[in-house]
Amino acid sequence: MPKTVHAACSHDCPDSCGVLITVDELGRATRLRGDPAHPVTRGFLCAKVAKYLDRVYSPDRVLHPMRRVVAKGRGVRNIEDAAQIFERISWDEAYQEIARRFQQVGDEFGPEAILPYSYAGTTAVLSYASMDRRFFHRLGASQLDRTICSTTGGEALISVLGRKIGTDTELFPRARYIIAWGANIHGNNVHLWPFIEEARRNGAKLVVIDPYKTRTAQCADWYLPINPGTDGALALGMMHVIVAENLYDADYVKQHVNGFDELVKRVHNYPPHRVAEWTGISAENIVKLTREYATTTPAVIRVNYGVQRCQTGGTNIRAISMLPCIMGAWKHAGGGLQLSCSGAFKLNDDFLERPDLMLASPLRRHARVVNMSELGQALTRLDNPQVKAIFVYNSNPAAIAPNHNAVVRGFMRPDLFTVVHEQFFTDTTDYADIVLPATTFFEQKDLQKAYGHYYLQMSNQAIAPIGESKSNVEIFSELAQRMGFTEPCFRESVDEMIDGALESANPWLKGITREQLEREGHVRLNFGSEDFVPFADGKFPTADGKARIVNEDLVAFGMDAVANFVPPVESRHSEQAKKFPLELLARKADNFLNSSFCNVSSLQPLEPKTNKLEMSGVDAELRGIATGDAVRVFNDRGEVRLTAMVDGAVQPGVVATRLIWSKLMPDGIGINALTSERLTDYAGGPTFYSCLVEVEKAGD
Ligand SMILES: Nc1nc2c(c(=O)[nH]1)N[C@H]1C(S)=C(S)[C@@H](COP(=O)(O)OP(=O)(O)OC[C@H]3O[C@@H](n4cnc5c(=O)[nH]c(N)nc54)[C@H](O)[C@@H]3O)O[C@H]1N2
Ligand SMILES: Nc1nc2c(c(=O)[nH]1)N[C@H]1C(S)=C(S)[C@@H](COP(=O)(O)OP(=O)(O)OC[C@H]3O[C@@H](n4cnc5c(=O)[nH]c(N)nc54)[C@H](O)[C@@H]3O)O[C@H]1N2
Ligand code: SF4
Ligand SMILES: [Mo]
Repeated sequence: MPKTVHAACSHDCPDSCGVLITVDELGRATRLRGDPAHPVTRGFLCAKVAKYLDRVYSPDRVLHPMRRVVAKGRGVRNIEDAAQIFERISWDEAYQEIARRFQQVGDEFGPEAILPYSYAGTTAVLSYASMDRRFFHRLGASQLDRTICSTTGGEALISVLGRKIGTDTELFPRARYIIAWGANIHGNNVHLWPFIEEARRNGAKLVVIDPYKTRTAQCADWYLPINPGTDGALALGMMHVIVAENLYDADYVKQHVNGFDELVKRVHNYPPHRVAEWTGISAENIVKLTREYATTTPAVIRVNYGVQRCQTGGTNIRAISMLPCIMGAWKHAGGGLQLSCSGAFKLNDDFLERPDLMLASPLRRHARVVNMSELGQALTRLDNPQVKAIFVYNSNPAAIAPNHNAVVRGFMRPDLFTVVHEQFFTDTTDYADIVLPATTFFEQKDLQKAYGHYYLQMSNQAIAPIGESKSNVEIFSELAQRMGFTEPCFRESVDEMIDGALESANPWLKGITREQLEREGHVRLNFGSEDFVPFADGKFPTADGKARIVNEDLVAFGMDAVANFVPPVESRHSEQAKKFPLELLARKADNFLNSSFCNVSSLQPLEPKTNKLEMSGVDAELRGIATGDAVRVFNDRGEVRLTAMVDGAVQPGVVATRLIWSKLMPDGIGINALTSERLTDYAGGPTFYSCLVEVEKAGD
């Protein structure tokens, strides 16, 4: 008899869908669908995961450990190439070689010369951060600051609210004014859409603020294109109007907000006409938007990480998250703001990751920290010690890291020992000395949190691992034993780790057990009331229980204690725009996930804008470019070749393209060849969306 297994999609997506997988008598997955019982999944999956069988059973999967036999950099274009570039080895040989090389590097240069590099190939709890962290802590390897996605926005949100939580997705139907602010809901967060549609049926208005006319923008009641990186100015301008017209909730502010008087002084400098110059949104529209937002209840802002992927990212999220605080929008079920829900899931991370093991390493102290958004520098310039070995898993840095050309120069170093644990032959495996095969979420058991809803899930193993692939937990457990680490934590089973993770002081996890999750699939966090309206009565998880508009702690990081808008170094308002006048958005694709999925042939037809450069008619004409022309897009860091497309998606001054594997680009050079390693104003994030370029018609 076929059986149905409950799993949870582990891709880096706010929706964390419940997935039902049908498995036949032979143990083969034959079908998958969204769990109809999951209140947010509601029985449907996005286009990419709906075709997941094509990915799991792809003939292009890495099936066994392999060792490089030719020079680095020669790419695997199709699976037949792999056999020319790598030789098959056993797991035994692979572990032996890795253990030997790590030992050597550690002895000669110190263990900090070893760098783990991982992000969110899987966001499942154990696979994202558990045995791997224990292993690298015990080794004394450099620590990785995982900033590539959300740290800037997350920390900025925490600086105001105290915690990374927000409006419950399930309460969106009660909202009457919804701002999707840098939030590509159709593309990146599609399970929020039915809740928004329900709200609209009940009379809600949907406004989209985005420099790119997304599908969500096309469906909106009002679309406001904004100049990239200027959202902080817009939020300060809105607060100017709110203060000037006395629209704020004086009572809520008095009881639950710190620093309102300083804010009043600050927003004085942000009159709509001045904000209009920065943002490209007219003064009339700024006033109209503000009045509508401030006089409609409940009003909710769905802000996503797009607004913090620029140099002003910290300021942007800080300023935006002040809006619901001064409006008292938090009082209403369906009002407030959602950036991320992840802060509600605080598990026992010390147990999972064991940072104390660093003290048992040869270092006997906490290891140095390397910012993952500066990988190019880390591999080409970092000293004391130089990085001599890198272990990449859950990530494809040769596609997704900024300043791609520097990253590639680093990976090409003959003295760098590179291990990559992967499902596919990605851009990064093209530089690997050793490639190890990784399982997908079908092939392992894990716990799944979410950053777009409040359900914890059990993801059960549906099928046996494909080929000789192993999970992240397995490989780091086995490698630890090869390295002679005797701590019992390296031998823990998946179930023991899940049990330990759930043993947390977090009251919202109280009573939730592995057995319950196994039985029910998904379990709502234990909020103790039907509606979760986190700051209805203030009670912000800050030192004094109030939202922090003024935060003096930030000054030490070079930030303004309130929020002050300074245009990015790479923007139309900067000096550099004279040389490179166009602001590039190297965006994600709606039907791929970062660089994942772009190699799945059944999905490729859904993304006809791959390898295209979207331009405004004005900018194209100025350069004698028409749709279909080959163009060269360049700045001081690099150049890529794309095909021009004038389609109305961007305003003059902005151009846009999609992130995919570098080797699927015309010259094999990824779009991140153009982006910089400059960091955001706060918490060391990358600035993918603060990127100036020039475009010209390409010769032959
Ligand atoms: N289909 C699909 N889903 C995904 C992903 C994917 O690659 N594809 N990626 C996943 C990941 S890693 C993440 S972090 C999440 C969340 O990812 P998001 O942060 O939501 O993703 P982005 O597409 O980078 O940005 C969202 C929107 O912000 C816009 N934007 C860019 N710059 C600015 C700006 O300065 N101001 C404003 N207002 N808007 C701006 C972009 O044009 C985009 O439409 O989505 C996840 N879901
Ligand atoms: N230009 C530009 N660059 C960007 C962005 C952008 O919008 N524009 N977005 C940025 C953002 S928000 C993010 S989050 C990063 C994402 O960066 P990454 O997290 O590196 O994302 P992916 O490109 O999806 O690569 C993840 C890889 O992990 C592998 N993988 C999946 N599951 C497992 C597993 O269980 N074990 C192992 N070992 N491997 C696994 C997948 O096959 C895939 O190749 O990219 C950033 N880079
Ligand atoms: S990628 Fe997102 S929307 Fe698609 S199935 Fe996974 S969690 Fe759901
Ligand atoms: Mo991300």
